Amino acid sequence: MSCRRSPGGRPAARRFTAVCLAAVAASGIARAHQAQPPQPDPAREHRLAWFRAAKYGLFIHWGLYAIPAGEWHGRRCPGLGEWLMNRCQVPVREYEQLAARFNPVKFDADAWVQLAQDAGMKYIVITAKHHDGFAMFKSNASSYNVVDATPFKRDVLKELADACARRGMRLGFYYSQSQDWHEPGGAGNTWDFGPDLGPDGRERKDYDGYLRSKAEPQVRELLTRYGPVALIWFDTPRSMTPERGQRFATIVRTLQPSTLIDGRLGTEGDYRSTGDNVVPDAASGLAWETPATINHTWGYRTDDTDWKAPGTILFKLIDIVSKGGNYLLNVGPMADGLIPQASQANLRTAGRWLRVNGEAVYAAGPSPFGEEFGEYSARGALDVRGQKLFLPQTEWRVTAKPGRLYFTFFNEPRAPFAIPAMRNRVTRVYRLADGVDVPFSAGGDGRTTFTLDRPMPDPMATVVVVAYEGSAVRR
Ligand code: H79
Repeated sequence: MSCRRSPGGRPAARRFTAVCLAAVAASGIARAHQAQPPQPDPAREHRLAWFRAAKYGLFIHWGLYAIPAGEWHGRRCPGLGEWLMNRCQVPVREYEQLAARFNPVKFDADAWVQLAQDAGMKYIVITAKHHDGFAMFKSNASSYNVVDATPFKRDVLKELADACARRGMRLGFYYSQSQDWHEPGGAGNTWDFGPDLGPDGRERKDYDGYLRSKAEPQVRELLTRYGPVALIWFDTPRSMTPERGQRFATIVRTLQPSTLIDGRLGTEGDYRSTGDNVVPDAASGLAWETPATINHTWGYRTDDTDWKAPGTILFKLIDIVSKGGNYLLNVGPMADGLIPQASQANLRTAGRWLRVNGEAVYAAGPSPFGEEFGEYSARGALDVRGQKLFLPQTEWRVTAKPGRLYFTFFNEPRAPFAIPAMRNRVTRVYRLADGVDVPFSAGGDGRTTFTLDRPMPDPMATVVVVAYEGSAVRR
């Protein structure tokens, strides 16, 4: 059974959860963390090893849209910054003139990689080409690229790839394979080139011509000119038939067999991608990733300064890790090449916490419990999409390694705090940050309790390690 998602918004993500849970249930495995993909693929699992351990990556959305930054001719273009061309229906001939103004003299690839490292992130994914069709790398397939079409003339991806190689950071490329608003054959530009599909539902653009002349050659360039590519992050697979998707998969597998394919190619990738900013309600043993914004846009907008606080970032990261996933958190650099200072500061604050408490995150597996995630409304209430309403709990999360459970508290736990019932004997309880023992006692009902000092040592998030006999929790 497959458990693929559809790209984009929340309804798809909810299906992802439901379908994945159905897959887990159908295979007779009650706890998602024990689940294996129905068709175990050793080559895929081998490719995925670093990804499963990494847990936390930096997404970077950077392109021509950083110049208008949400405004076109003095008019606000609501929505996502990188969608400006579409939302304001900017003709290709006008939009492409932004290239002549792209000169980010403060761009410093090493500083970006340093930010990711300070933040505790283990991989970077940058937009090589977004839906607007502009390539942030030197391309022979299209002169609409950062080297040939701008006064800047520097290959942004090359500089970033070199900085990543110097600093031991994995680098992947976002590539919009289907939408390309610059090309008559690409999907999505209805204002210059008319609808993608006719009234009969049939394609009315030379989509395969676009794929073969631009998208496929550019993906080949990405895989041959920038050293090892950690992953290719495809997106919004409109009109991406299995056959067309397979052409991209073959290019990736042939040129770099270790490169991961995300969950939005249109054919099966190496891991599942949730909807944008969507965190599933339950754990899964299948590799997955939530792409997320640090404010509300991916590409820079001057009017969006609603940055997620460090504590919020940490909750989301640990929530995701406790469900078996990865957190790919985005920043949107400005037109001058700098990443907004406030977003950097919040990432670094979370990163300082991770330097102390990273053992609970990196290479950690999901919760063996699940009760802590919350529960469906017992009154049968429905959410805005008409699905059963899930009422999340956010008090604590647990991540796991063999013989160890990491309880991360985001609020003061009750004293004593009762560990969910498990058969294994608890041997030691201690605070991760300073190793200080936490008194505990075994209850008669199989529930061990411990008492954490008040106020808890780190009000943002305090980790308590529970060491137990055996390597896996038995319930
Ligand atoms: O790259 C980021 C987004 O630009 C991209 N995926 C993430 C990682 C993405 N492409 N499509 N979508 C997300 C779904 C887009 C939905 C919307 Fe819209 C864009 C809502 C508002 C603007 C489509 C166009 C629906 C209304 C206008």
